[in-house]
Amino acid sequence: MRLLVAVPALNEAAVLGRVLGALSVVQPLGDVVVIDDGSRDATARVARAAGAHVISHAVNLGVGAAMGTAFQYAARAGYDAVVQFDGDGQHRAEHIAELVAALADADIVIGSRFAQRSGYRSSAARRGVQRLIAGVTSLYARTKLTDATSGFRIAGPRALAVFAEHYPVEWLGDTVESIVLATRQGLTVREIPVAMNERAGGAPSQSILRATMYTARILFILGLATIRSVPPQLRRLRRAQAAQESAP
Ligand SMILES: Nc1nc2c(ncn2[C@@H]2O[C@H](COP(=O)(O)OP(=O)(O)OP(=O)(O)O)[C@@H](O)[C@H]2O)c(=O)[nH]1
Ligand SMILES: [Mg+2]
Repeated sequence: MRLLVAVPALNEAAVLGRVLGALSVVQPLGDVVVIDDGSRDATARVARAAGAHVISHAVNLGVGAAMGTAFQYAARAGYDAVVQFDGDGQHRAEHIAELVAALADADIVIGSRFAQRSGYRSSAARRGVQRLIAGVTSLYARTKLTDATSGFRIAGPRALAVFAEHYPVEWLGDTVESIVLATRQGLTVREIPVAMNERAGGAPSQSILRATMYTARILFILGLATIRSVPPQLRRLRRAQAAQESAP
């Protein structure tokens, strides 16, 4: 299976070199794409120097748009699966093999900080918020998800085809909306437990006010995602995938 690791990155020059170094132990950097999303620092230069492929957006479009770019790149370059991997050092490369293995019985596998064994700590407010979002998203996905907003995940061939056609771009909503979209396309989602690191640098974004705004926003986007009409290219793709599966 040809695997692409996609690293959305905004102003991560300070830590990205180290992150890519650790990633290179399990994934050749020639099969890593860093989506530099209008960074104002040396993110692109650092990524290129490390040996990763770099695509730069001229302006900041957000993580969802960055992943949309990554999926289009993956589809054109003939990859079979895409792992989303943070550029700030929070995700651990050693779990990538477990995500790949779990693709055997799902189209999308999410690395959950809360499923078990994770030493990841966050504020009580943030945990409560994550739990609420995960609960609602689980209903849509028809499976138990404990960490729907985790950005550590893998999309297999069918999901890659869907996301290369269309990926949610709303700020902060791409993680949950992509799950709803995938489910509506007939794809399956599951999670596996992963350990996660603290941010290696930069500022975390935790406060009660932010958590509340974040929750309201995500729940709103979840609502939107269920009533939004499916883009025509996805309807065509779904028919094509169904026809392929029912072919002898
Ligand atoms: N392409 C792109 N990447 C972004 C953007 N914002 C954040 N990122 C990257 O996405 C990854 C996750 O972003 P974080 O801000 O760390 O989000 P988080 O891990 O949910 O939150 P923290 O707990 O604050 O670390 C990092 O690699 C960031 O550099 C953006 O607007 N565009
Ligand atoms: Mg982070």
